[in-house]
Order: sequence, then structure tokens, then C-alpha cells
Amino acid sequence: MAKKKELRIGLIGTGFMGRTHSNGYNRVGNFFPKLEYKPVLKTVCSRTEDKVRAFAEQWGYESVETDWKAVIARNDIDAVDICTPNDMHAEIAIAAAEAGKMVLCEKPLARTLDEAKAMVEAVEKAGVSNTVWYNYRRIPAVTLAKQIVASGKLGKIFHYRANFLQDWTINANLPQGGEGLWRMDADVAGSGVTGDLLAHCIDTAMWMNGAIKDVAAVTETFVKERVHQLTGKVQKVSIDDACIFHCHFENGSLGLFESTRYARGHKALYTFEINGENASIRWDLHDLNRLEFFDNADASNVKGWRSIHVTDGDQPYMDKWWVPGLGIGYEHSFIHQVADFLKSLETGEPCEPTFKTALETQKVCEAVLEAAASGCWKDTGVDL
Ligand code: SOE
Repeated sequence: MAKKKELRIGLIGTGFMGRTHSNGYNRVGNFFPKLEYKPVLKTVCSRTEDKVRAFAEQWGYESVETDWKAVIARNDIDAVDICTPNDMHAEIAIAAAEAGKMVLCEKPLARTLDEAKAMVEAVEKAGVSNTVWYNYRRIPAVTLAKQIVASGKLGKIFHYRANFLQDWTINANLPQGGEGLWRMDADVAGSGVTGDLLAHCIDTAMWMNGAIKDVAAVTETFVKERVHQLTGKVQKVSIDDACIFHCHFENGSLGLFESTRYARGHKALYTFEINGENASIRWDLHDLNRLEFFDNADASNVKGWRSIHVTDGDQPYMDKWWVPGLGIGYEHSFIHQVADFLKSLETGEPCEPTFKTALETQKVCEAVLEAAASGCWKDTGVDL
């Protein structure tokens, strides 16, 4: 077998996403053996030396850094992978692009539209490969849903609806900000559920059903004040705890989206359903290998919702895994994204969603927050 080309990774951030990405880099070669490129885990960066050393040991990084600027300055790094809290995305991505590094960035692309635009400009000016980890696209059942929609089987689409429900912030005594809780601090995260959870739903929705044209929204912050971990003081909570929006898609269909961290009993329930003239599909993260499909062309005596177990080699990505009938999990969506990024280096095709595509999602997030604040419909300006 030809010697593989190396993609030397510098990972910045060692939280939950640092682990999912590292797992992707470590496992991709075993399951996608034909790729021309292989990731090499050159360095990992986090501010606390003991912590980053332990992470490097656990996941197999060759070296550690405690200053992200040092990662970018190294000439043995080809790609910078940003897994930091959202407030660092823009600064790191822009510096990495200016240094000629490829950039992989965790979602959402940025805290604000302005930051996101500057990031797109930087990667485009530098001409470096880039991608954003909207991982749910690469769950085989979700990719199959996209293929079914793209085949036209649904006919004219009338409705797109999606939910992303959690319950981890209901406790009013939970502090905000700092280690492990930065998602609850708008200065760091940019927004609450809109950027953290609905951004996933919007990415999938526009990938499958095209541009979202305009939105009307409501947001709520149920607990108004919480202790901030960094200051020790009780401070106003400025994130959206819940957000519901509806919209028009460019293709004439209507969208309905709901996300909250206050849906008692739900830890991470992402679901979507698309209703077309001829057929409908629906998917549920808690049963992620399954796609439900209703085809109005079926004979009336057997007509009903089909439950497709997406584990067959003919279905997206599944030729790489075990044998038909045996499912895969959440972590595989990240392994697939690594594989697709490596493949994009072979083909020269972009690895979607690129920064440019993720900017369109950011436009919708911003329009949703503005619509909620103003109580008016808001054009998104999405340009797909
Ligand atoms: C938040 O709890 C979170 O981890 C998000 O940040 C992820 O993007 C989502 O996939 C699961 O929930």
C-alpha cells in the first residue's frame, strides 16, 4: 500500500469536543483504510499543563502546548482544530488561516455574524481548507434522509419541523460561566440554545430543504440571575434558555423549530420530520440508526410508516462498519467527518459545511435572536 500523506493536527481545547475529535482522528484509519491521508496527532493545547499532559497521554498526542499561539507558530502543524469555547473561535481561526493552516472549527462557527464573516474572509483570503463540525449530518440515517429528499421522492415539501430538547439547566442553583458552564454565559457562548442546539437543527434543515428566508421567534430565560463561577457574584443571565421559531423556506415550505434546556426528562433529544406531497421522513437521535419513511405510493393494504434500520452496506457510510443489522453511535459522526475532510484533501472538493456554509446558519441564528427581541418577522439574508 502507498505510503500515506500526513495531516499533522494541532488540537486546541480538551473538553468534550476535544475528545470526540481525537477519537475521530484515532479511529479513522482502521475503518477508512483507502484514504490517501492519515491524521497525525502532533500537539494538543490547553491552558493547564497537568490537564493537557494527561489528555495527550490518553489520546496519543506527541506533544503539548499551553498557549494556542504556539500551536499556530509551529511549522510541523498542517491543520488547527478549534475545540475551545465559542469566544476563542474567531481569533484562533483567523490567526491560523493567516499562518496558512487549514482550519477545522467546532460549531457554532462564532458568537456573532460579524465574527463569522471575518472568519470566512480569513479562510477565503488564505485559500486554506476549512470545515465546521456540524456532526449530525454524518449520522448515516441523516445522510440517507438527505439523499431521499434530494432524489425528489418526497415531492413538493410542505413542512420541516425540528426539536432539540435538553433539561440540564433547570436547577436554579446551577452557576453560570467558567469551567464546564461557559455555555450559560452569553459573553462566551454568544447565545444559549439558539447557537448551541438550534444551530445544529438549522444546519441540517438548510442542507436538506434549502434556504430559510425569514423567521419569527420567541425566546425565554427562565432563571433570570445565577451566581457566576468566575466572579462569585449573582449576575443577570443573558442567554436564551429556550427558543421557538417558525419560518418560510425559499422553496415555499414552512418550518417550525423548538429548543430548550428546560424539557424535564430530555437529555439530548434531536428530532426532525419532513412532510412532502408524496412522502414523509422522520428521525430521532435516540434511535439514531433508524429512519422512518412514509410513502404514499405504497399499496394501500400495506401503507404505513416504514422503519428503516440504516445498517446495510448500501446505506451511507455503513460499508465501513460491521455487518448489516449492527448499528453505530454518536461518535461515528465525528469519525465520518474526519474521513470526509481527509477525502476532500484528495479530491480538492470542499468538506461541507465549510465556514462559508456555516455562515449561512449563523445568519439564521442572528435573525432568530433579533426576531425574538423585536417581536417582528426578520429576513435572514441567507444566500445558498
Ligand atoms: C450541549 O449540551 C451540547 O453538548 C452541544 O454543545 C452539542 O453541540 C450537542 O450536540 C449536544 O449538546
